[in-house]
Amino acid sequence: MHPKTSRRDFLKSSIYLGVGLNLFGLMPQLVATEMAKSAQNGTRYTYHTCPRNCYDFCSLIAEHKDGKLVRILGDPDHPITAGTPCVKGQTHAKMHSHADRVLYPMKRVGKKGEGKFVRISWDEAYDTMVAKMKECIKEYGAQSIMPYNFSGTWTILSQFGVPWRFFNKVGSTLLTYTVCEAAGEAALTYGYGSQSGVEPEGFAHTNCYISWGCNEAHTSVHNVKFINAARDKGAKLIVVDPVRTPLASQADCFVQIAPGSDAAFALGVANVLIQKGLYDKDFVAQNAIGLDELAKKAAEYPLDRVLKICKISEAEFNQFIDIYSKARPAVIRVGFGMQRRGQGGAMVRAISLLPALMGDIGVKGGGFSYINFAHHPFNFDYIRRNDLAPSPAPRVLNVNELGKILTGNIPETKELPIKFLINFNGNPLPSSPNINLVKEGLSREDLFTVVHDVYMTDTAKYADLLLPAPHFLEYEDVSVDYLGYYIKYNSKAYEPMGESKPNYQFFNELAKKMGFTDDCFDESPADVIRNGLSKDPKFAHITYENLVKNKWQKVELDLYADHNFNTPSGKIELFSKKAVDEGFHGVSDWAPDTESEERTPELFKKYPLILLTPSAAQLLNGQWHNEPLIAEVLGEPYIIINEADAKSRGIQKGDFVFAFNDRGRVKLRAKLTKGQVKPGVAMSYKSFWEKVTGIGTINELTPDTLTDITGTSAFHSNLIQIQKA
Ligand SMILES: Nc1nc2c(c(=O)[nH]1)N[C@H]1C(S)=C(S)[C@@H](COP(=O)(O)OP(=O)(O)OC[C@H]3O[C@@H](n4cnc5c(=O)[nH]c(N)nc54)[C@H](O)[C@@H]3O)O[C@H]1N2
Ligand SMILES: Nc1nc2c(c(=O)[nH]1)N[C@H]1C(S)=C(S)[C@@H](COP(=O)(O)OP(=O)(O)OC[C@H]3O[C@@H](n4cnc5c(=O)[nH]c(N)nc54)[C@H](O)[C@@H]3O)O[C@H]1N2
Ligand SMILES: [Mo]
Repeated sequence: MHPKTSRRDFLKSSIYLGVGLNLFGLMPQLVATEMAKSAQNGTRYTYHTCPRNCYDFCSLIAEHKDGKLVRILGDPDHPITAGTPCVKGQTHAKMHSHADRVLYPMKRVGKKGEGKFVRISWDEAYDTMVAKMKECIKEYGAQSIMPYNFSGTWTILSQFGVPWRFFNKVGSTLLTYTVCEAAGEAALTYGYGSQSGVEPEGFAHTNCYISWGCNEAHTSVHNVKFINAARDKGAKLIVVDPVRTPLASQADCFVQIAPGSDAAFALGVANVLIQKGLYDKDFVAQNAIGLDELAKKAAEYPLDRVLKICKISEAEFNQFIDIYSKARPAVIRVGFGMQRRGQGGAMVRAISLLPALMGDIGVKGGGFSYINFAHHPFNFDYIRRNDLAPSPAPRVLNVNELGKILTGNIPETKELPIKFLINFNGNPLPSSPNINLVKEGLSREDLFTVVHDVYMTDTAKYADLLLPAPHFLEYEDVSVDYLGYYIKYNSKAYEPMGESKPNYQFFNELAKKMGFTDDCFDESPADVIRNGLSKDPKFAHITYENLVKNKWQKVELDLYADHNFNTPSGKIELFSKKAVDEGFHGVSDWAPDTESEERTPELFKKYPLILLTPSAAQLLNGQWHNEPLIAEVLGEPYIIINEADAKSRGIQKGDFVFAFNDRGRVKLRAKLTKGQVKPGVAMSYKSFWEKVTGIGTINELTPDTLTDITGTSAFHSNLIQIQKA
């Protein structure tokens, strides 16, 4: 930053840059100085944790003057946030007092989707819900009731705890938590007995950072400074992605791989490392089982086959081998985004074999990073009160099939339809796959939909009852981050605005109105946290009081350093019998994607472009799109295509195009590129709101098919065609 740039200018410019800047070292000082100055004139500061479902879970400081929120800063003391929130975090002050906030309970007066409501009281809202639910239970059984939730507030009280006490007690249908990263978690667990990997502080000690299907500059901006710290010491940077991401532009080696081909690439790499004896023989002999099976599978991926499947050059492949085989330790950061495709589980399994082969596991600065969970100090059975659920357990449907569920397009709901839906922490209309089907479901006159949200969202327009949720500055809660190993506290700075109620208050009150008398519905937020903490001695310092006092607590884990793995053999399993028993390949394998030239040739003839829909830097899924400053920077929705694909379709720079397939059609501006994507691949950011753009949204096109392992979403296994509008 130029020394003369004021902080205000800086905030503005960093918003326009759209990425968090690497100001490690500089920013904390600046914030601390400003805080000290302001405190003298009566300014008040409160400490918070951004609870959105994002890798970084920033530690934030809210600055208040004369009882009013002035601005949001990053906490200079937190080792990962280190003084800078992301571009979105900087606008939390705007989001707090946003004109779009739902402030009172409302009931629908117009048609579903029209967004016409009148104000009612909470009493009327509760009475209506209770009467409807009781009617549903009497006529169809409790499984005609269902929640939908995901990324809104990723916290213990509001997301993982109290709401489930309610749904368990009701005995409603439940949904899987497989929108996002579950296939990769299962894949890593087969090999390592855990999904947890290196903490970001460890990246700074690596000699080679591999960003594999992860766009850190958009989705985990604080990660970037640790990459830079390693690079300052001479570490190499490799990026494996079909899209030239911001990091790819700076990489020592960029493998611009064909979408869905990663398992073939990783097995091809393993083949060379084994054939040429470049792997760590001692480490593997002592700590892993299944080398023979891996070698046999990898031998099916000789160079020419890999180059053909991955559509890369020999030079790209050799450069990867050259850097990776020499730089020890190396760390592979596996993105969630990449595994959201038909073969997502197999892809992550194949990639995860490489750090074991190279002896990088349990070494400082080496291994893999995906999602960290080993530091989770909460007893889920307690915070969810799973003991309240009826026996036999109610059905669990796949969240990615929301459209099919609501329209009776799966056998379970054909037989017993969903009649009552409670949406909280979720906005499926821009964010679910195949949303035209979701819309059809939400339009059903015989479906009663409750939406509890902070803002008037696209989904809210389909509510029969719309209920106000507060901004996170208005309630206390605890987050467990999954990039690092932190447990983080969020304090309450203001009373809930209007008549909004935090998720936990809403569900506790609803439970009582339903006549549930279990003590847990009276437990205070502090007590849920106190009583929900695990008694394991490694979490002894994680107490409610310590969290309030210290803002966060870290769990120090030297993961895998003892070379003990929680697998059936106690070793790293390059071959997993458990995987075979559960119906998967013992090592991993490549197979053509669920929508692809090889697997669905007829579909490919009609729709020859693979559409990727990853994260925009300025949004969190769809969240923030209703903030004008953010929407202005994002601009109108666009699709990036290669110049060659544009030329063959007569599309010029800036033309409007229709992107379409059998699921829907969306009008977008075409952006042409020479190399950001290769021919045959298109890219458009996920979850823009129809309400903001005035046109459709990209999830009209995305499929509700599922990944190989765990039935996670397969958003990116998506064939489309485009034509000039
Ligand atoms: N095309 C495409 N689509 C995708 C993906 C993709 O890669 N491509 N990725 C998917 C992924 S990874 C995810 S995680 C999902 C996310 O799917 P969703 O969670 O459905 O999407 P969000 O847009 O994050 O919406 C969260 C909503 O919760 C609300 N909210 C925030 N705080 C609270 C609160 O305290 N209480 C209540 N009641 N509500 C609150 C927000 O205002 C917002 O409307 O999207 C998926 N969608
Ligand atoms: N700014 C911002 N931050 C976010 C979010 C957001 O929407 N915006 N969402 C949050 C959430 S809920 C999540 S789950 C995470 C997601 O975080 P990431 O995993 O980083 O995000 P994505 O943007 O979904 O996808 C990452 C990359 O996967 C690539 N990819 C797609 N298919 C393939 C493939 O077949 N092979 C390879 N090698 N790469 C592929 C895409 O091109 C993209 O560059 O980010 C979180 N943080
Ligand atoms: Mo996600």
